[in-house]
Amino acid sequence: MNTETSRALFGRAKALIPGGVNSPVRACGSVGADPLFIQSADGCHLTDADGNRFIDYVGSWGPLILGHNHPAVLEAVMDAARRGASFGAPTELEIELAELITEALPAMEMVRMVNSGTEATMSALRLARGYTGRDTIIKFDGCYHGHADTLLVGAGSGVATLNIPGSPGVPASVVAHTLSLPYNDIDGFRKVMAEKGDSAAAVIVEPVAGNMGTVPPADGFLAALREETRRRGALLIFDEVMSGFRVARGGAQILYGIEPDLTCLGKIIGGGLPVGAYGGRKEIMERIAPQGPVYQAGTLSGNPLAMAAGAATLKELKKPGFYRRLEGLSGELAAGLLKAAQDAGIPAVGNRVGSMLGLFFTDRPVRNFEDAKTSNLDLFAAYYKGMRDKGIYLAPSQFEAGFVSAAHTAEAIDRTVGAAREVLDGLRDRFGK
Ligand code: KE4
Repeated sequence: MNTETSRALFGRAKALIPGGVNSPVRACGSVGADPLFIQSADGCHLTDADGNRFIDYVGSWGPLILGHNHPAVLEAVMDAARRGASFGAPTELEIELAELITEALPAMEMVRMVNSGTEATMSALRLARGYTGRDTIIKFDGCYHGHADTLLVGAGSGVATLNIPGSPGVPASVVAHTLSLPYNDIDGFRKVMAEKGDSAAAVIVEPVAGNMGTVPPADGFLAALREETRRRGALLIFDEVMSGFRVARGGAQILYGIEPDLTCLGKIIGGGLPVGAYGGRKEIMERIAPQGPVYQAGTLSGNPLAMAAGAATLKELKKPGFYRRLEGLSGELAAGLLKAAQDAGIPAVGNRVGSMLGLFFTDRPVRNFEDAKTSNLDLFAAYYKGMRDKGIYLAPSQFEAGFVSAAHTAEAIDRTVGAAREVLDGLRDRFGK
């Protein structure tokens, strides 16, 4: 495959932008590949700077559940752009998106728009600390909630990982109140809550984890979080930046019937433009400035173009049968990929919730970050590169989720499974059992 234009662009980018990218995972470092520079996209396809065409399962890391360039989204953005890109003043579009979100997520009685998932989680945690007057935050290993300092703790193994900064530049004092526990470990969580729950401001969780690869919640896990936080007076925060409007209309809280105190959203609610949001019960959200004392602000929060893209997207999701069709396509893909690995004698397990899925090259069930880390990363890298050479664009990391969009067709799924069969069969000698 000719990728010389991407290579040249990557060289230019690296001279001016750290790692040549504006977000680390795009550099494809963990799979030993160079990034492709994308020229355009439509439906379920991407076209790179050399004119190579791919079936896209990254979907901009989740936002593009409708596929690229959906006519309704494009028209809404163009219409908004003609009227002005940004005013720094309230617009009706913000109310429209707020209504679409809160109608689908009744636990969000009020919502504040921000510009990214990081801003959403960072603000929700400040609000939880302001509302409860407590400092301790509990998160889970392998869950990623954006790059706010207080959440960048090293994901430890075993019992609670206490306040280990996960990046240079994060002072130990800033993560001194952040605990990270094993995901899906109900007993371990209950033990920590018995000890520290009374000083906990919040427990934040990806109700369907997507940042260690796709890992669903174990039976009873979310209910245990809900029960213990209620008992101890801590807030339960669902980080649905990825799962929101992905795993169901609304999100995991609708799918599993667990009502959090606060919800963080992003990705899909912006339809590909920069939007994050956080929201919850009125009596909590009323503490947010200017109504209350907890400060949070943003020049481009509620940007009209982003609101238009998000509203157009959420309206499409309301159409009858939308999720049912996505479920069928995603199930086909997941089953086909797993069978391709099995037929090639390659150990693999598949996890899927709705149109969010992942294939782990390991021989054990993947229920937490430790399990996910038993995957064969060399095999994943070879699989990634083999699939890309065959025109299939996967997330360049074993610890990311894949996404099916409404623009994917049965033919695209068949092509993808066929490519996987060829690639994995070619890896049998090197990695097969
Ligand atoms: P952003 O700040 O990147 O908009 O959102 C942070 C975030 C928060 N919560 C969850 C559950 C998330 O998945 C994310 C961001 N997801 C990553 C993909 N794993 C974004 C891709 C990237 O970092 O470039």
